Amino acid sequence: MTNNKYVLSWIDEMAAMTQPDKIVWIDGSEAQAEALRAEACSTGEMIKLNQEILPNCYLHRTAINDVARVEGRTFICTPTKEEAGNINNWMAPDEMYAKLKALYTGSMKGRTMYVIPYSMGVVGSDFAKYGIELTDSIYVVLNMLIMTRVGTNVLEALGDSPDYIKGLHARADIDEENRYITHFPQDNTIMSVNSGYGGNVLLGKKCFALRIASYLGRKEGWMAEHMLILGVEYPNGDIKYVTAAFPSACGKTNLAMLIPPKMLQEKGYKVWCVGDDIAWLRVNKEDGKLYAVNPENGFFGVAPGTNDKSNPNALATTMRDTIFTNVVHDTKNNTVWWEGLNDNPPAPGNAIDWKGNPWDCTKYDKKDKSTCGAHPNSRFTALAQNCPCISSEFNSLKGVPVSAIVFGGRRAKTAPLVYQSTSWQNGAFVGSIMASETTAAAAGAVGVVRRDPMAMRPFVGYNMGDYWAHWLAMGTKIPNPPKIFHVNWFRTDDEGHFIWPGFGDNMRVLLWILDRCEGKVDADITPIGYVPKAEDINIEGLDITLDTIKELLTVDKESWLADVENIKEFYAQVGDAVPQTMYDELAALEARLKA
Ligand code: GTP
Ligand code: SPV
Ligand code: MN
Repeated sequence: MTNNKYVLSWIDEMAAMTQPDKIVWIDGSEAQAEALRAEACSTGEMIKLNQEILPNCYLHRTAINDVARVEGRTFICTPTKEEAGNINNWMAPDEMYAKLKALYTGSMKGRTMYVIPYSMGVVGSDFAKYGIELTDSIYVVLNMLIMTRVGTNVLEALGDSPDYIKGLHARADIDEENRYITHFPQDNTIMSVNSGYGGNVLLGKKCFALRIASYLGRKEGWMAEHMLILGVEYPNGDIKYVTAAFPSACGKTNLAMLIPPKMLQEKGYKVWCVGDDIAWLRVNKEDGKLYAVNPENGFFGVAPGTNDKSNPNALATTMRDTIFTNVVHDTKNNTVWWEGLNDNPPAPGNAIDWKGNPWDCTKYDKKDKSTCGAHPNSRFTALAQNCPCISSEFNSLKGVPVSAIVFGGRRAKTAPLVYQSTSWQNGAFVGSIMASETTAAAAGAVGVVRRDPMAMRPFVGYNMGDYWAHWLAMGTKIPNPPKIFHVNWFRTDDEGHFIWPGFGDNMRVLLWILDRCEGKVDADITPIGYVPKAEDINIEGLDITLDTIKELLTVDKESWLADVENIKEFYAQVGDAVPQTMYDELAALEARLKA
């Protein structure tokens, strides 16, 4: 399929090491994809679902020990430890290559190696970057066909160039003790072994489009961020674009596909989804604004909690051409189910849980995750083009102009519903002090507050302090920068219930944010930044009082001062590379809180 000598010699080398029985090139054709689906069903790797209800949909279950990203086993392998920084795991490249070689050698014996040429971004566009993933998993091939742009046209666009990202994935024994997700930024190389799950193995996603791309972005003067991109359409037809960075499983997919509250719909407001997980951002030379593209081609979204009220657009997107991973199999209807889909789980006898065992929904206890039918991090892989609210700019070559950048996390207390930073520099600081309760998207404890700067803690491919410096430097390169905000949909009352209704009603906050960008609404200045006047958040049609909004907007100095102490510890942990500007911002925040 190609004469590119860099590609061919690398594949020869990887094949000599992994020793597959055969090598199959993925050409992006439907005929080849269909044959692979049939093969995966014949071996039990996938289950073909009811084709009348869920056309071209399949179910897959991963190994029980392999259900989320593994941050503890994810490495940035730069020549020096300083380049990777203290927040990443680091190993010297030679040492890691040697360790991996032992794990990969002969790992594809008796198996097929698939060669997947793919593009992140529209093939041929200024934003696009190319990759080749070698894998011995049909599940990975079929997911990559949805999540990225795959095919011979990628090889044509690459031509004779060595400028592509090499990715090698082998399932090996799915052995947790020998699972490694490794990145060699200087070698444009990603190597993943002993996993078969999502972010660990779909190498175009977190490994390339965030970790390697953030490294390239710093070198080349652009940004790769863990951000959704959406367009708010006004009744007069104007569309304003917003990007938002929330940590894993904190609401990006939901916000990106938001359906406005009825009274706003009636006035003519709409929201269009450009992306739900990753944004690549570049300065446009013509108008000096920051432009965003979504480099992906599909959604790898959280299934639990997705329903026709919380996110009808996501649900509709999954009704065809979708791969479901680790959800409940309804064997009577040959369909799928997950917690929060509806109140009609399949009856005992007709239900197989994510582990492949019979599941009794009557034993389900909300407080005991081990009784779940679907894994809390179960996911759907669905085509962006099947989303009812996909933006007409989804395939745009130049991207969309960004008016506002929004940071956010899960904070039961402390962070108000929304606030605005006072400048790009202060906004970058707000990003650097983000914190959120951990979720099931990564292995480890759930619900523990940890600092997650820019929602990128697990995804920066170099030193976190240098990444902050890059954010600050970008501010000086954007003549018309977006305004930067912070939101929190997750404040709880004394009983632990969410106070803010969230989901579609988040539109009310988006409108305040965009009004601020246009200078159309006033705000109160507080020690942390600009906070709305409560009456400027539209609560028409909501079962909420102005006092509740006031409560959601309070800035409690004591809890913020406690946070400042925690931030100091975190900055110390990030280490020497933290820019002095961030320390200055932190000192100024502390002084304002104490004033
Ligand atoms: P990744 O794909 O892991 O990067 O996550 P994501 O940020 O796209 O997360 P997603 O939108 O799938 O949100 C996951 C969880 O957040 C689900 O449990 C949702 O129900 C919940 N969620 C999303 N939006 C809101 C909201 O506005 N309020 C509340 N209370 N929960 C929300
Ligand atoms: C996340 O964890 O932020 C995801 C899912 O978007 S994964 O692709 O597994 O990283
Ligand atoms: Mn994500």
